[in-house]
Amino acid sequence: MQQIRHFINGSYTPSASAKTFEKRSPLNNQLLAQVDEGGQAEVDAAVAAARTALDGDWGRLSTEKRVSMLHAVADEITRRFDDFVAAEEADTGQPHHVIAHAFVPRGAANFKIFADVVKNVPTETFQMDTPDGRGALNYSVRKPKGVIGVISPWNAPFLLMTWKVGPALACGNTVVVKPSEETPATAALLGEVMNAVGVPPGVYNVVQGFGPDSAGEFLTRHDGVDAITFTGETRTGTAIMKASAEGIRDVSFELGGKNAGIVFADSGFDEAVEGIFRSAFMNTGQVCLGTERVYVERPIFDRFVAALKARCEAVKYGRPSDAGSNYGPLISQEHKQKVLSYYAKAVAEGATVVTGGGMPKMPGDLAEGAWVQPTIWTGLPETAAVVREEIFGPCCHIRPFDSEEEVVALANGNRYGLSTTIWTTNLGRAHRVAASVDVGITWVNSWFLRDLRTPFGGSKQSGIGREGGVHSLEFYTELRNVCIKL
Ligand code: NAD
Ligand code: 6OD
Repeated sequence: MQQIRHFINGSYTPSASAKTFEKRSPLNNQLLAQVDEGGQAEVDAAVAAARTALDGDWGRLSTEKRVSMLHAVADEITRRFDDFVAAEEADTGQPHHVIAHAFVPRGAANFKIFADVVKNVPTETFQMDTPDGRGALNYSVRKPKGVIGVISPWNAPFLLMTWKVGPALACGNTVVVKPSEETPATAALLGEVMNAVGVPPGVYNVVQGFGPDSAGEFLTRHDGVDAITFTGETRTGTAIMKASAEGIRDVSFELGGKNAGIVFADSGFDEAVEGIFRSAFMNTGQVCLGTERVYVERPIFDRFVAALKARCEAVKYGRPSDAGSNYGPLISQEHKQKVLSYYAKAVAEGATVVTGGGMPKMPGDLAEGAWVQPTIWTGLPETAAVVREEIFGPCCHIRPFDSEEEVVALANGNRYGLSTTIWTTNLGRAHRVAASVDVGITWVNSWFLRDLRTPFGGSKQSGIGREGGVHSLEFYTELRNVCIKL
């Protein structure tokens, strides 16, 4: 039985309380690991180690040395690629191609990109006149913000955790990570990488545990933490914002979404079907950028619904290691119950179930796993719960529309504003609609195509702030101005 410990001050450590919790496989509900459950004592120890490293070896390192160390971290992740893939597959049960081609490579990329950004970022200078004619020169210096609390979710655990740790460390901060209780493995494994390449103890710390009244909340309330970066549900963001208000600590939030996919009749039909299929069902629909509301222009509506239904009915359920499997389980039994409750709610609200709506029949031990069918509904008003609320499962509602104005209003009629995917071959329309939707990220004729230099984040209740490229520096550093009288 695997035991997953905290990683504090460069060492794997158990909880002082000796409390542990179980991590079970989403595939078949079998016990995978016992995980140490962190409390106040572990958060205190991790924050103290992070502060000592900040004021010591790490804080004294030149930018050049820090940057080259983060490149070494990326290279070591690549060298240990199979270990990270295996750990992430075990925790999430997702198909091998998703983990190995989309999610784990981003772990290495997240360290490289921000190391390069920090190395190349220019500083701002302003010359000014003074009454005595001598003049003055202003320049700004960027300082690390300090000890950063990183709280991350379970849906793409390694990608999302390193998306925060990479820029935080590149900017010279130290971190205390609280990974999701559902996916403790890759955050723990990253500790081995840090030690292997000589990152000083205390720079990267992990405390395992839960959110409310546990390690997560203790971290957000800790007065030794200077800023908190969080990815997760909007409701959790509210709790964290309240906790961080105590010390006037800065927050960066990447929160929930109820994203619209907009398909015009002039789109490349097959490409649009495939794009919407990926955006709604990749990772079993557990992607914040996923499409749970699809709007299709009326002339192609029936054909589109039929094609997406066929695509859903062709998915191959299976373990990550099964040849050809391309569809995995949900993360947990609890999440399965939540998604199934929305499936029941859709029917109660009068939906036409085009496909799915329940659990598949799985063979052998897989019958105990968190499997649900990919599901499509039509016929609901925008006020229906499954059209308004984030479900975070493999499902979407499809509705016809008749004009550009109508579809923009429909897309914007939601409290979230994370992303949109638009499918059209009309360039003018693509630009018009992209400029009119209230979201942080719009893809045209694509989805989840990521250039890590671009600003990433949500509008409305989907987040606060932007990360990515130089935008991450706004959160992970503090700008200080120096004015020199000449
Ligand atoms: P969650 O909010 O339940 O949990 C996320 C993390 O917060 C976990 O580590 C959890 O233990 C911790 N946590 C929970 N309550 C806490 C509290 N009171 N104080 C401190 N920490 C607490 O989210 P989840 O279920 O793990 O992830 C799914 C959600 O994340 C979805 O809403 C999804 O849209 C969102 N998400 C957003 C983005 C984005 O970039 N906008 C990316 C991925 C996921
Ligand atoms: O690509 C990223 O940087 C990112 N944060 C993706 C988020 C995916 C949400 O599930």
